[in-house]
Amino acid sequence: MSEESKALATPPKGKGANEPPRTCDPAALEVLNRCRECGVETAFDRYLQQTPQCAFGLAGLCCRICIQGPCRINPKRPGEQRGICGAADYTIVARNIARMAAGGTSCHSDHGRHQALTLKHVAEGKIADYTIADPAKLRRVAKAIGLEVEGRTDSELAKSVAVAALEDFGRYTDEPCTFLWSYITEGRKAKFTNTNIAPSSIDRAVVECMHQTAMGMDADPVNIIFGALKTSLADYTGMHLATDISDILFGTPAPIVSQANLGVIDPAYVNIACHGHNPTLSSLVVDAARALTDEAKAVGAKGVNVVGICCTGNELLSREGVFIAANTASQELAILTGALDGIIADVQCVTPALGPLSKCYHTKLMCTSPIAKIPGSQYFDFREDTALDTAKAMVRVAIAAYRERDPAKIDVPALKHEVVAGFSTEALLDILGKVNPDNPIRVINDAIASGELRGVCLFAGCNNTKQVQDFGHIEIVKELAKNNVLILATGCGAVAFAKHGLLHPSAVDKYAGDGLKAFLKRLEKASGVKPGLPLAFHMGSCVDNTRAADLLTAMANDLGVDIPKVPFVASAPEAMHEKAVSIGSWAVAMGIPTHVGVMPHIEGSQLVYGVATQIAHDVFGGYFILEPDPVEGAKKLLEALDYRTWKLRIHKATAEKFGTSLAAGY
Ligand code: NFS
Ligand code: SF4
Repeated sequence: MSEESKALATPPKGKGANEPPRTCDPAALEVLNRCRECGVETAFDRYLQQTPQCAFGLAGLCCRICIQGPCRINPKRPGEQRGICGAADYTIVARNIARMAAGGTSCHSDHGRHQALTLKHVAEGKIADYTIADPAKLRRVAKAIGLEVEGRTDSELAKSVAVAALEDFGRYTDEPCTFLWSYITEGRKAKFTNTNIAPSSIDRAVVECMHQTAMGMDADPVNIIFGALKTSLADYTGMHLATDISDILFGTPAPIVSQANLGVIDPAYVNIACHGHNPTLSSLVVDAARALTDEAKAVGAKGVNVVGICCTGNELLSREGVFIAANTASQELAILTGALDGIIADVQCVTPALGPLSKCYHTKLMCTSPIAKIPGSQYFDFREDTALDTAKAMVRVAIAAYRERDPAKIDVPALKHEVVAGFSTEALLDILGKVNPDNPIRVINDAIASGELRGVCLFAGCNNTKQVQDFGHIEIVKELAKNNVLILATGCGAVAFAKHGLLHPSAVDKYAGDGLKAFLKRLEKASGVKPGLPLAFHMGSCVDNTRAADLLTAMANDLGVDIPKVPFVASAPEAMHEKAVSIGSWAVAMGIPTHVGVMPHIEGSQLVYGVATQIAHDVFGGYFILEPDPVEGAKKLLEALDYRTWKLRIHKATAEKFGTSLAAGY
């Protein structure tokens, strides 16, 4: 670790002038330093106000599931105390974490349901503002889920795909969810069947998890955790169908150049941030902004500059090259630049703080979801059938706000980086196919077999104010890149990389080890992607994590093994949201060693902790690596990769020597 890194490695604890920096993003730091002078409060300050955080809660030992509670168990004396109903530490911890997984599943899948309904309405000709942007993807998805494709029109197919997706929400029979079963390895299907965690429908899995964890229900922690895993596979289902349908409606991402960090907010333009997660709305805001350029010019601006925050930002970045301003921890800072005229929010990760904060500035906060209204915002009832008109109305609010700017408050950090994003699974396979047209995925497997790559790591997850913003992401990725690990990224992790210049070819020269560099340069040369391939492949928003899972499944199938044998790990250095819990849980069930850099609330039960970090390994092949120290985290991820690579090479060599297929039992 460099000296600079060491100074940043301490998470913020105290207050005042000597307080260590709470972010390692220079643009964020600049704005934070300024707002410290003018007394504006942000999440970074409120985190400090919340410390020390409740030890019962941190350990997962506070139960509020029934109104006899809250019941708390002393983390120092677990086993000695029980809740009023007799719930032991392990029951309370398991129930709490299972309910978080159900919460995360609800977010992703409700987003997916929205996409599915939109697709159905498009197919039925009920809405005019959307089309099928990617008919080829529609056909690929239809085929993948087992639909007859020949001789059917796009509309017919779109309707069938939408209905199949909607059936995954409410099936009343017991067969597993289509958008899960169609994409995973045979080995995982057998595993999920044998462990009885294959969900038959998303809504049912969430309802069942809430039922299972109610007062006077399941007290067996292992059974509760299996229930949580079942729910997390429903999460996988909802995520997969959300990504599939987004691609059908808005296009499958392909390499695209853009820019990232607060410096993309340009005071010469009317600046609008699209914030949240759902591309249904934001894609039309981009259209509306283009259409209203003249109105923006009429108020003295050069035009309308749409930028992204959080995963809506990732969706727009991946498909349209829209600049991305912030990941979740710096969402407030976008307002503090004084040059943001409107925030158009849809769902998830839009913090309530934006309401009062926007009132201190001229920024207009606009909410659009009937289930996500923030006091201090203006509400627009966003419906697909009047989508473009509503988007235009909101853009006009921002154009009007431009005139209310306070010049004294405008101070945008001059910091941004060029990024190369847009690496959907299809885009990556296309690039790999330029090297090996017959078997694109083998390019990665061969590079691992030859020792050029040590494996693959997917970076996902949020910012969490418990850690220095972006620090864990950046430190770990540098360490893994140096050690020749191929890097994939989604969500706020991908934005962290974007903001720090790591999604750019220049970062390859700076940070990649010789093997990774040779690998990326070979792909770059064959594919001709301009201005070159980045150090990490931005695969989209958080809901798009199944893109990486599809790549992993392809690697496993090509190797002829199941996922627990593939050198592929995941890392969420700053997991924060319930969605991170559900994603992490399915990643483990899929067989992926999954690093989390912020302690989830499970330390109150040794049993649950042991299940997450060890027993899971025995049953599913995946397990959690819970490690807040980025240097240690990187080490453990490399060890997990090396173990798998080593075994794979030995078994491959043996199989080749004796002319057998890869031994299945290792
Ligand atoms: Ni994922 Fe994206 Fe970010 Fe975390 Fe929130 S924006 S969906 S949950 S905070 S990565
Ligand atoms: Fe307390 Fe049991 Fe009620 Fe939880 S469910 S609040 S442990 S009585």
